[in-house]
Amino acid sequence: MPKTIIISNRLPIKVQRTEEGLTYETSEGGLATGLGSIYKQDDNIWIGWPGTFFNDEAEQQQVTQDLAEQSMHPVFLTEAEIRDFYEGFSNETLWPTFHYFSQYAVYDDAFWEAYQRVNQKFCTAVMERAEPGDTIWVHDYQLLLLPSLIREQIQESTIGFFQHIPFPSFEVFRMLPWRKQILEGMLGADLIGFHTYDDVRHFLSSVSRIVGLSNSQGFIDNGYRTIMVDAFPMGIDDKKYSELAKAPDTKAKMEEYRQALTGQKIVLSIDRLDYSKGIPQRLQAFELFLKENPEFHGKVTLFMLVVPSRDQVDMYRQLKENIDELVGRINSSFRTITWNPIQYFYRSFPIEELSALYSIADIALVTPMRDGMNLVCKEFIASKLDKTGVLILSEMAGASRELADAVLINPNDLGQMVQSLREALEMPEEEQKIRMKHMQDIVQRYNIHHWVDIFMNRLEYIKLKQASMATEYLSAEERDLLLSSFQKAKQRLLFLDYDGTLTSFTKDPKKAIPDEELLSTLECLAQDSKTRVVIVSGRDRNTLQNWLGHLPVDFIAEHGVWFKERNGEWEMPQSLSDAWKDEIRPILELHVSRTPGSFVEEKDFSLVWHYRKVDPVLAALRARELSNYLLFIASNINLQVMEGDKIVEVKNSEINKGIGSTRWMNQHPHDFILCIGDDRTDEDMFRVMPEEAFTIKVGNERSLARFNLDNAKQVRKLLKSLC
Ligand code: GDG
Repeated sequence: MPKTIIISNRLPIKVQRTEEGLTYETSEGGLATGLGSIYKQDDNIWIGWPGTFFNDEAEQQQVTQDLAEQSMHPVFLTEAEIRDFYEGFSNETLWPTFHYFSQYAVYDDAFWEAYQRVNQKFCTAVMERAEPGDTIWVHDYQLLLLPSLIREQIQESTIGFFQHIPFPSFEVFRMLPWRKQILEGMLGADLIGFHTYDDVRHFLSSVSRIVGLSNSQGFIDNGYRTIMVDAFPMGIDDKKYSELAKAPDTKAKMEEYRQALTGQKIVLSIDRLDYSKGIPQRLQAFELFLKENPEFHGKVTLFMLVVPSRDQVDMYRQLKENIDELVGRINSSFRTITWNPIQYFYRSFPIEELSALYSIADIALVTPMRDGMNLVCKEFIASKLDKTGVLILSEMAGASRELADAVLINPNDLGQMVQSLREALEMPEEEQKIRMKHMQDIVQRYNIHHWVDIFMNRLEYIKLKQASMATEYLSAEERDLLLSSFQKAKQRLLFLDYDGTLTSFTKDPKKAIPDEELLSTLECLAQDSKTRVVIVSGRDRNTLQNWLGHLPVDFIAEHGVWFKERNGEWEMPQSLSDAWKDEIRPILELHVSRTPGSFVEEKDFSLVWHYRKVDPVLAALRARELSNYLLFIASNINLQVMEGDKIVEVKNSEINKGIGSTRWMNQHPHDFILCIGDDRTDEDMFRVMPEEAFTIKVGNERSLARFNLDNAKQVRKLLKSLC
């Protein structure tokens, strides 16, 4: 039975060596709770580092066995690996870059090497367990290369990836020397999730500019698969926090705190020690608040909890010293015998105490410089049983996109933070309750279980979508059938598109001149009296005449404006007007003036705006703008507007390759048809082909064709085999 495999850098467990042997303490973190409903069921497992070094093989075996009972599978990492892969590349390269602190980023090849090796090590661990059909969910920035590594091993696997920290703007991301490899690693997934839509936007723009893959509303087509990118704002286990707030242990703690802080409004701040959290800025704002508002002296306490983290690293040690110094300065400047403005703790608290603090706090001051989501503010909301309390929240935290009823601030604006503190302290209870109710509704509805369900639901959806879009690859068996039908047939029709089908795309369309190999293949096919080769192209007739006119082939040029039978003359059977060009040409020319790198191609009955050399993001924007505008005009003057591969084309509405090829089928009796094309205009041909025709789409996008081939090289190979 297919299973689900969760993979994260750390397993949701703490393993310790004690005198009695190994002890295991499971994590109560939000992610572990949410995914608990998955990994503990059936044969599902969670793969990750157990958090302790085990170099002894017997001990490793023991841990592996013990963890298996809890549906976990350990990846053992060495001290050097943790130093270079985890503390190094993950935390000193990716973490600062992704949080917009590029000035702190270390670019070290040894870290990158270790990162690749450890991602490979995780992949090996996955391969020991994974089978085709399994669903694999990879978590976070330590494992960005893993989706592709797994995909290389099991092509058809279902892979989801979620990133818990922000994805930065392209301008910041591009600074990483290994940016392309990182994106390609992530693109191994079928579904890529972030907390916010902004992260999605930034990721898509980096993929477009660095990898060269565009997207349509969050769907990226990489030629083999459609990958979905979307926002999944993570929630918390809200019930756990509301239940905790009612528990006797919590109540006792609340009482203790209340007595110690009688008459005080409590402002709560909880973070791990990190420069992304904006702790010094918060302290400066509080200091300024005290300076400017002496009437609050003795009436407000900032209860500040900083959870120790990475304090062996220089940067973090300096940050810690800076915080210690600021707290010392503020307390010594403002304190009285009975009042200490800041209660500062540098340690972690048991969850019951945390719950008591959330419950008694009047204000939660959550002001990171950057945060993927920030769960602390959601835990504060879920703990507020009487619905009083105010959340001051940085707009740089992912959570700010959902919690519009918080008092939102920019953490660089000290004045605004001071103002918001005053506003929060003076906010009428009635307003507090209205805002808190709105925020609780959100935290309850979009909780951690909802997050897991919706992510899994979308992962299933994208696999179904991929399956529905897949055209069957022309297998060896089908190829044999095609060959034998071809050989048996007496009157064959071969409809062949030119660009992208017989030749690969070039940056300059004028350079797609047929080479010797192509000319001889076409000639060989067309010389057979039983075979009629029809080149069906969007190109103008002069170009086709120059390039292929000496061969005994037929032509349908300009998508069906001009026809030519072998050895015949060019003819235009329909009376078409090109008067509309005078109206449309200036619009396209204006677009060229505004868009460096683009140009207009003029054919007898169509105008084409080409943008293959334009900056891809600008090009996508301009192409959409142009098509929308043209569509508006076109409906009045009987034109059609088509968006093709790096082009927008306007032409008379009565022309298309389907109508052109139908004419051939009507005029030439046939008992075999092969029809090959690569772009949207070829779909018009596929649509009119009889069911038994061999229709082939070049590339892997959705198509009406029965089969597909990867590229022009494979098309040529197939055609040669027919000679
Ligand atoms: C990432 C992203 C994103 C804190 N102090 C104590 C304690 N905590 C708990 C809190 C909360 C958790 O730690 C911190 O959650 P955050 O969301 O703030 O950040 P991270 O988990 O470090 O990191 C972040 C998150 O992933 C989820 O995607 O929101 O943006 O950086 O649950 O309650 N818990 C206990 N004692 C403490 O002293 N027991």
